[in-house]
Amino acid sequence: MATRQSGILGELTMNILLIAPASGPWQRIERHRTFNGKTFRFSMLSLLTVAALSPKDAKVTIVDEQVEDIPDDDFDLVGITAMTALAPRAYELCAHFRSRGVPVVMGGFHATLNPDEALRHADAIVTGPATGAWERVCDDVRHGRLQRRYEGDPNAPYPKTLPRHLLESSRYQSVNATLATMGCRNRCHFCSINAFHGGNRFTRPIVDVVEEVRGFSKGLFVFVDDNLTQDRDYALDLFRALAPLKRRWVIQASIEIAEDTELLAALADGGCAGLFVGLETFNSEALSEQDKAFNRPERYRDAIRTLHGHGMFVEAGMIVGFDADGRNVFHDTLQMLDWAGIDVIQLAVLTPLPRTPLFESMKDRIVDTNWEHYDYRHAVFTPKHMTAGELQGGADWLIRKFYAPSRVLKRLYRWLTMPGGLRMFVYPLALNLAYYGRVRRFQIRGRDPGATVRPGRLQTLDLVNSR
Ligand code: B12
Ligand code: SF4
Repeated sequence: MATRQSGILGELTMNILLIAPASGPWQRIERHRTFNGKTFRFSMLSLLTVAALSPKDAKVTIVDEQVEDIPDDDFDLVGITAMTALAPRAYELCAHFRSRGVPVVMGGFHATLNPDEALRHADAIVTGPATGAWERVCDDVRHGRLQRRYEGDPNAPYPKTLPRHLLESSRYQSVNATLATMGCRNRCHFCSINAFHGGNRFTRPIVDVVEEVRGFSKGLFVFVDDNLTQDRDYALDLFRALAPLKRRWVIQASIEIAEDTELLAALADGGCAGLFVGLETFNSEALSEQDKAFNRPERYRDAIRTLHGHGMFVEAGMIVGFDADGRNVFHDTLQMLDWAGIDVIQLAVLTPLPRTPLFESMKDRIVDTNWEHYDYRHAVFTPKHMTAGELQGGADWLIRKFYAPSRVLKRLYRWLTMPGGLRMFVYPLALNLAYYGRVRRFQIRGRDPGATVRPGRLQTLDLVNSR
């Protein structure tokens, strides 16, 4: 193997390349520089963690294909991370490096949930977390005995510090991301988290999280945890420990938090500027269908008001295309989003990701098996009450309407007139502008398939009428 001699003692060193692939319009998206001449990205925790576990004497290069080209140097080992939507591009990169005799190891969501498929392309895979596995991979490569499969150890400690300097780039403006917990005990049918973590939860020592955050440069940072508040006592302690740092941060949490006065106060005092909440839909039948009936659409509006009252913006994850959704879902959802006062949305077309209960229940209806289209932007199955084309067109229409300049302005005006809103205005402003820019850049248009069949609305509109 190609490890090289270095230093006066002639010890072995390794030259490791870690890649976050990008495909389609996302590749080299840096030509659309957005901030201070740089591309705005979260720090890539997946590859930073792998880098942290690499041998101390290794030279590690991290490449994010959204902003950089793949280098052509002489590497001893290539590691590639891939979500499902990026698997095809990851496989191209596997072929590229293997044809040059460089061992390639894949890890992350897709390799973990589709190990046999990934093994047809990579020399080896790591399933689950990198901790407890990547160290062995490096050692085995060094000694020319790379195995096919490695399983990470979820109980192995998460690195206390990450080599964040590896992300420094003239093209890359990194928004610090970190995590305190991993996994979620819920089993919403469309979500990959449970399949990946096997329903287990992992929490980091709070002191490690606080210490890491203390080292972040000023400015907003992000917790990427799937459901940070699921362990209530842990979350309370964490928020209280963060308060003295006087930093601003955002989290992903369940909307139920708005009804927990004590936790909410700790969240606000701790510095939370906003939340990403998986509301998913205003259609309670769809929520029951997906085992997410703990979300209560009739309470969304009050919950959002409460969160706003605590000075936090709300970004909602919304999904269209459930079996309980009719053609009116796009129009109805738009109305309900206005009604509930949501600041920002991330809209997804329902996507049957591998190994989720949704995928199992939909196998017969999948019409597109190109993983690249499993990016929440494409309709890859035949919905129950519309065609795949209508679902696609309706989703595009909804996102364009939600980010239409008149709606964006109305939402921003609301922040300006809210008590204390001026202080927070910058966050909803930045997010709305970013999504508006994306709608324009990708020329998202679409058409509301329900426009001609307005009678027979979903039950959701009853919520508006009942107020
Ligand atoms: C942050 C994030 C993003 C960021 C990525 C930013 C970045 N620069 O990293 C952004 C916002 C860009 C993003 C986009 C998308 N995301 Co996303 N994202 C996440 C999120 C919330 C956190 C990822 C993270 O940092 N985790 C923390 C690290 C430490 O854990 P990890 O990634 O699992 O990595 C560990 C192991 O997997 C393993 N590992 C990972 N890679 C590798 C590689 C090697 C070589 C090895 C050895 C090990 C290894 O070791 C790591 C350390 O233990 C996850 C959910 C989650 N909690 O993981 C969703 C998640 C990964 N995203 C998902 C999806 C679907 C998407 C999108 C396709 C759609 C969308 N949500 O808009 C787009 C893709 C856009 C595109 N075409 O590129 C899904 C993936 C499901 C799947 N089966 O593929 C997830 C799981 C969300 C979910 N609930 O379903 N995402
Ligand atoms: S959607 Fe959210 S609550 Fe449901 S399983 Fe996934 S992470 Fe947990």
